[in-house]
Amino acid sequence: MASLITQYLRTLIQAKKSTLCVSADVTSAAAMLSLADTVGPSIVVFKTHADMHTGWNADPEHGTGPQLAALARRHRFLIFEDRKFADIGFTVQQQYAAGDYRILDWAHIVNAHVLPGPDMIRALALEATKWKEQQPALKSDETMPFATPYQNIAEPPNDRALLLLAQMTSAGNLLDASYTETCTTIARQQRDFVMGFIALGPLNWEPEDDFVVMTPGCALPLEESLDGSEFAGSDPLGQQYITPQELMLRGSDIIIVGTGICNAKDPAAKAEQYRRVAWEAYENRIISIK
Ligand code: UP6
Repeated sequence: MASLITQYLRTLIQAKKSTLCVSADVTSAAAMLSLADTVGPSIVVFKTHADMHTGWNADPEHGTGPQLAALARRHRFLIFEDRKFADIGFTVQQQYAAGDYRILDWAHIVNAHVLPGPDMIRALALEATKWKEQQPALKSDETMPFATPYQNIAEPPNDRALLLLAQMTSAGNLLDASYTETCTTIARQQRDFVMGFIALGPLNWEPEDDFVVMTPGCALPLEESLDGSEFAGSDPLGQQYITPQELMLRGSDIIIVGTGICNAKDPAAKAEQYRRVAWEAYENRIISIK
């Protein structure tokens, strides 16, 4: 049985006809929140790098995290903090739950490198379980300080999940085939918390596997760009890009787009373009499987 977060993600994908995750690679917390509000209608996941944003307000009730959580609820998307944990169990617990960011309070999804071994994942899972036990029942939308156009879609569940980095998009990365395979083995051991992978395509190799794959390094081909702002195939620092159509064809569940949307003249229009192009490719994939 897929985790609550995976089930909710699949509900969102169908309801919003979107397989798009926008990566908020912007420099301030204010710009990040504004982007979330702007692209909210087109996305199912919003990815952050909290430590990249200046002006992060650490207030646990009214700060940047709670404000983002309110936007996620209003627009119905999941928040993914791209923290890429990679340390001993005790340290990742503190990085996840404490400090100024208190990631666990507002991010439905986080990710980790498996280099430190499976106990690090167990440590994160323990922290998430502790958090869940402390959560009050979800308040209904009527009690929220905003109107949501998505009353017909259930509210995000009070749950948490982890993605493992099984493959990367940067040129020359060290995540080879045997590393990827080890990731899948470790993921199977902790299915209740590990929802899937950051990878270049599906890794559901065993019959009972039901992992989600999210793929970054995604950009539209130049001829489909509204404003001629992309696509170079790579960036000067080793990032490698694939088109949304190709990623959908390969079987990715979610495309992750940063620069392609953040740097666009009109991020809302650009996000909508990515959503539409990816959704058409997704529907074609589903039809061809049937
Ligand atoms: N990301 C990658 N490749 C990976 C893992 N993560 O690009 O293998 C993340 C980056 C960035 C986003 O940290 O936030 O996905 C991609 O942004 P881009 O669309 O601007 O390249």
